[in-house]
Amino acid sequence: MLKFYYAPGACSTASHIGLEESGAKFDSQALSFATNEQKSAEYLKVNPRGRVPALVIDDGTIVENTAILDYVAGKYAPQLMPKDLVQRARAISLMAWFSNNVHPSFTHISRPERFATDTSVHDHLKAVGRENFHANLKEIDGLLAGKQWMLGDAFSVVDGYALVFYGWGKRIGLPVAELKNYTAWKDRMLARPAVKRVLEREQSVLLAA
Ligand SMILES: N[C@@H](CCC(=O)N[C@@H](CS)C(=O)NCC(=O)O)C(=O)O
Repeated sequence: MLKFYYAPGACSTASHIGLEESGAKFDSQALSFATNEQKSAEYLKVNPRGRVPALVIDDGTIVENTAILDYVAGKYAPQLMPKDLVQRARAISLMAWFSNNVHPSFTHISRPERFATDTSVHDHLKAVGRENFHANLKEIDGLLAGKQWMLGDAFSVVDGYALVFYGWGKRIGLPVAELKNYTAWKDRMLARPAVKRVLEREQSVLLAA
């Protein structure tokens, strides 16, 4: 049996949606960031980096959304990743950009202490992070122009990942409704039963009015 570790509303929602969409059976455990459960001795045995998501399989543990999503699709739901090698490379390229650029721009807002020990620059880091994060959301909006899903006509694990950032934008009060393509796509996402189940389990801000 798979065991999935996540924190409600964190980037782990990407893998959570991938797992739920795949139809694979999995046990899940929610960790609370408020009580620093991701740093507990018990969880550090699962992921010594103290981060979510983590997926425990028979052969050990997989961390990083991109790796978990590629594994889950390959093992349980091949339709969730493109078969064509070029298209597959594009899917991985997008997820790598989410992980290397979009996510860290938000981390500058939520955890500026990770980037500078001088507290006097934290407000500046947060402001720059907010601008960069907003620019990234606008880029995702542009990528969705004329498309049903992130990769075109077919829903894929990349879509669950992209939903994380729309929710974070909403959470920090960015004008996400102005992003017409991203918002219409978000509504299509919310109409998917598996996505809805995950968002309800996580009590997501995306379900609030
Ligand atoms: N690139 C990693 C990022 C993992 C990550 O930073 N997760 C955050 C949640 S969004 C976390 O666990 N933060 C807890 C902490 O920093 O203490 C991935 O995609 O899995």
